[in-house]
Amino acid sequence: MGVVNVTPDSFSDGGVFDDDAAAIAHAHRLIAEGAEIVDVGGESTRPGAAPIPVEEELERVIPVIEGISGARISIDTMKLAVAEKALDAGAGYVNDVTAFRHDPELAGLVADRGVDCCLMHMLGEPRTMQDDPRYDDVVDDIKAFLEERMAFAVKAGVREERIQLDPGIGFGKTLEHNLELLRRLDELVALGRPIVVGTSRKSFLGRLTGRDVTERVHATVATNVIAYERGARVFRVHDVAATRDALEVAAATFARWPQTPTRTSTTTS
Ligand code: HH2
Repeated sequence: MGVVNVTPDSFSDGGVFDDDAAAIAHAHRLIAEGAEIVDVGGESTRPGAAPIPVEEELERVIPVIEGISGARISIDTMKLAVAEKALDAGAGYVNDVTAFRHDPELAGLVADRGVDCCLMHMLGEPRTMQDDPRYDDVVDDIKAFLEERMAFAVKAGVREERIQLDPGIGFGKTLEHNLELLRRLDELVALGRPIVVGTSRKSFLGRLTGRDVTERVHATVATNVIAYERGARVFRVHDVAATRDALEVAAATFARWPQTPTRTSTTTS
């Protein structure tokens, strides 16, 4: 999943693709590099970000969605009105970082249109989420949250096979929380739905490597290979070409050794 941010203020590429033509060209570049989904977002959810009005978000994302061809288009929004118009314009996947908590009716829209969705965990809201986040057990707490949100979506009519789940790396998590989530991702895979991970260029990678935001591609690739090995299957990234190559190698390796023991598996022979 390649990231197309049509915003002035996203944490790693804010302002770079905020005119329609540049964003569309960028989406097509990511598709040529191997993205199967492009995730178009018009509102930053970086720590500290303030919400923007519906009209502004629509003005940013709709012309871009209309201009993209050649891959599935995801709309990265928490707003019902934005998702509705994005689906009308050609999107076929709703990526909601609030997991239908901001606009619970969004679940009904996803159900009616029969599209896929990603339900993500976030502690609190972007404005405050990095202020001392705490969990009893970060993986158990997030697993319970995702289970509850999946049940909510199914009750609203979304078919279970349409749901993907995301632990929300960096959304109300310390460095240690993010690393523990990656290490124990197999416990979320046990929920039975595809796991999406979004580590791309995030600040915990800057803390580990000392690199600036645009220099975190190697660190991002490392996390995605780890996540693949732990069972994740959708990788939301800014740098598609590098990630795609790494995942081809990881996939070939593990597909040829399906019995490779993982941290929790047991061997019988
Ligand atoms: N991360 C961001 C935005 N949307 N969606 C999912 N499912 N998972 C994520 O980890 C995720 C997401 C934040 O990254 P980015 O879009 O690059 O930045 P910003 O929110 O500042 O636009």
